[in-house]
Amino acid sequence: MKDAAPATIYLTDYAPFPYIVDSVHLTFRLSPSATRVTSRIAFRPDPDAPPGPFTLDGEGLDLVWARIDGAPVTPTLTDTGLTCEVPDAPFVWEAEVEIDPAANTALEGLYLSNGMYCTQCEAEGFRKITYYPDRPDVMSVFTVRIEGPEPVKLSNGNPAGSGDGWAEWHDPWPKPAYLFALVAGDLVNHADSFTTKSGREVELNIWVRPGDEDKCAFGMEALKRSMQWDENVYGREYDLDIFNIVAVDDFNMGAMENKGLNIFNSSCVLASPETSTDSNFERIEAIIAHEYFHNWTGNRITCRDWFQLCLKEGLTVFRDAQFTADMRSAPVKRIEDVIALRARQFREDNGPLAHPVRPASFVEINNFYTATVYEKGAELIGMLKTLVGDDAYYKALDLYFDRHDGQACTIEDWLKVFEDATGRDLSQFKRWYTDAGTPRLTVTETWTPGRDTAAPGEPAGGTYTLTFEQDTPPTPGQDEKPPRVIPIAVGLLNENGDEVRETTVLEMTETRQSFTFEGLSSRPVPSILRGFSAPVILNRETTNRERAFLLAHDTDPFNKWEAGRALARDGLLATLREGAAPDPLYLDAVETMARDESLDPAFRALALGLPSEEDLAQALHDAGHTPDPLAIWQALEALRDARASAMETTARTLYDRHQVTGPYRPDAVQSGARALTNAALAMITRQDGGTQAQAQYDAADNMTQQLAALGNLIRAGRGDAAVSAFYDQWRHDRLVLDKWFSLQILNADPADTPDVAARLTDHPDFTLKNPNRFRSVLGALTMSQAGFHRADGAGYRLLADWLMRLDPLNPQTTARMCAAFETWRRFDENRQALIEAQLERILDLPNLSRDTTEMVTRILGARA
Ligand code: B3K
Ligand code: ZN
Repeated sequence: MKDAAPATIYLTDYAPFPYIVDSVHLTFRLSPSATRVTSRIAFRPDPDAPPGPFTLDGEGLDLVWARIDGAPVTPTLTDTGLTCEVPDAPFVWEAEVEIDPAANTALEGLYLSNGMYCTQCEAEGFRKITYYPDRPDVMSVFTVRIEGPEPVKLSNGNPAGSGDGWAEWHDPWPKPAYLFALVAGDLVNHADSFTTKSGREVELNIWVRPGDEDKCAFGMEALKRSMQWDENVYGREYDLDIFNIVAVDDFNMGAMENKGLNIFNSSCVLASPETSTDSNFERIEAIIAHEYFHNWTGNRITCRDWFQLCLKEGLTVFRDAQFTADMRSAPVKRIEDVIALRARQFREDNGPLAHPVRPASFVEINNFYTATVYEKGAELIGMLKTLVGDDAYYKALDLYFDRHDGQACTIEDWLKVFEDATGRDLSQFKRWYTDAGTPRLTVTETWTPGRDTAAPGEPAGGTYTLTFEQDTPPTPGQDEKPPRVIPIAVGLLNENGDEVRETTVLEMTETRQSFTFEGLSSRPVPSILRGFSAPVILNRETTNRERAFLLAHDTDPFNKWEAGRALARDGLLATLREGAAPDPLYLDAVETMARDESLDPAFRALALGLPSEEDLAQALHDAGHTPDPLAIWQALEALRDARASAMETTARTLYDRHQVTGPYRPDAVQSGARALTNAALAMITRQDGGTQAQAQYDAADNMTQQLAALGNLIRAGRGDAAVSAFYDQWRHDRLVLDKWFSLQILNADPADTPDVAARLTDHPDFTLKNPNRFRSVLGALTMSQAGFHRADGAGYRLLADWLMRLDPLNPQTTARMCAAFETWRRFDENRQALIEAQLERILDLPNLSRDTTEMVTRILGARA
């Protein structure tokens, strides 16, 4: 173990910073290994805060000099910053530090990516640039001067002058340091403009490395659509003269919403039909929107402290999901989001890393940029909107923007806005923010038929009662889970499939609660949790016939999809528990659905998807069984084979009928058609051994078709030629090469997965230094459940080996990837022991980062 356990920070310890920062002036003299940063910061004691010492955060800085009001001072330097005696009156702090961007492999603070300077400051990276109160509740106006030979020099806000070897920027909007950004290098721009609703013209740029100019057009269109949408739907207008996006190859996450200067992982902004898939296009559009929407939800209104992260992230994810739903298909977006929520957030919420949407403590905040904070955080906004209704939701949002613009806020502020706007008491709803864990919602029903002739005053028709019970299992540090308010959207169908009760939202507030529907002429079929109205696990005893009926008739697209998914899942679980053969009822029902030309092809493609290996492992574990990853994979394979043979003709028909002709467009219609034909291709390949896939590969003129064909060829065991042709074609394109690495691992036979991944780590194009490339191999390994969990532990060993190499260079990415081990307690004793040994090995690494130490310790916390 480590010498000293890293300190835990608690929400309850929050104290305001004792000083106000009136202005910040920064000058950067850029040099790869010796950049000088001078700061001039105007402080004054905060009359509303308890007085306290003057401490500034700083990490890895060489202090050259410091002055207060022009007089040299010698501050006391600590491991985490400095303290200094200061006057009890306004004063100006000045300092110069030297930093080494070229040596910065952690990609936090100021670093170099392919010779280009760039920054990442959220959450606590600004302290690696200069001494500063690096906390989100300290907001100030920044002026930045950049000196250096680089042709392009960018920072936040508006341009404030430039000349030979220098450029200045001024950001008039007070912001916390985590939104600071600087970029400098040899960049080219794709330019455009947008006129806001009040008539202001905004210059827009996407900055890229020379050679990537042809991959900016889609991102630019997405940006303009986002700006327009936020004006139309939330009334939010952009507030600077310029909005810059920069694409960077070496980046720890997707993108960053720095004020007026968004920095993107190049994989999340560069797009072209030849190099990007339909899903890449959809994701790029969503991330551009997300970062842009942060301008109001995150930047103008920010977080008081990092415990409030969901205040900006949950809301902004919710907003970007609304945007995608409006731009594309709302049902398809909802289904995709729920698939991802269950795969990532339910997994997290039911294991050792479970934490509340608003955590109460952390060691390293970077470890809390999680599916729970983001995706469950967004679900909470969705539930609030369902509970209060659309009009009240937008009224509350208007109040939020009016009341809190320019402030650093809390979840309490957010809920108070809704209480004030609607008169509702949201104290029970708040439990969703403070209590971790996924509620289980069990439902039973009773039916009392009506009498033929009802006496006056007596209800005619029958009575149908739904009784719900909620229960949330304990999570680390939280044993008791009082009931939460759960909005349950329910509709009722009769035996002909007609809707006899439209969707109503039942508000469950107790542990056990019944809801009655009267005046029904026959026993209805319920459609429960429509639209996935709450992030819960719904348990309901029902028949396969009823599931097939709902797949055919439910008018709620989400529940229609859910019925098919549950039907497939129940059959797979029966195979796993009892060795049952694939269920003919499922095969018939799914074929009928697939042939229904009144249904959106994108929806049909999703409904042809099977539950993931992770879904099945969760379901087995929840029911008290030990999941066997290989058996799960085999059950899925058996069902895929059975379906391919049962649907042979249908697969051909769908493949031929929905082929897209004409020029490629990444829109919902074309991408839906390609998703359906590629779902059909997967079935065809099981029948023809890859002949059709080879033909598609040879004819493909876009990445969606090429990659789908290649995956099928690898799976069919005849991918070798195409794999090497693909490499020769795309070796110059780093983003496509990432796909080439991943695809070979994701489509390998699980018996070979760790070996394929190990072989690829020896490839000359593999590198530890680029997070995208690292994830394309080691991340893909962890995504292939049966392969990663191979019984001999080779997958675990390989991952641990590489995480231990990465940790000294890039703790943030290492720590995140440790989550692959979070499910270890689900498995058999042999696998548990193998994983535990690897976790111990990681923990024994000398100088293991605080990030990784926290993650591994939390995961091991689940030891029996
Ligand atoms: N706010 C950033 C994430 C920063 C992650 C820091 N470890 C991207 C986003 O959510 O928009
Ligand atoms: Zn965000």
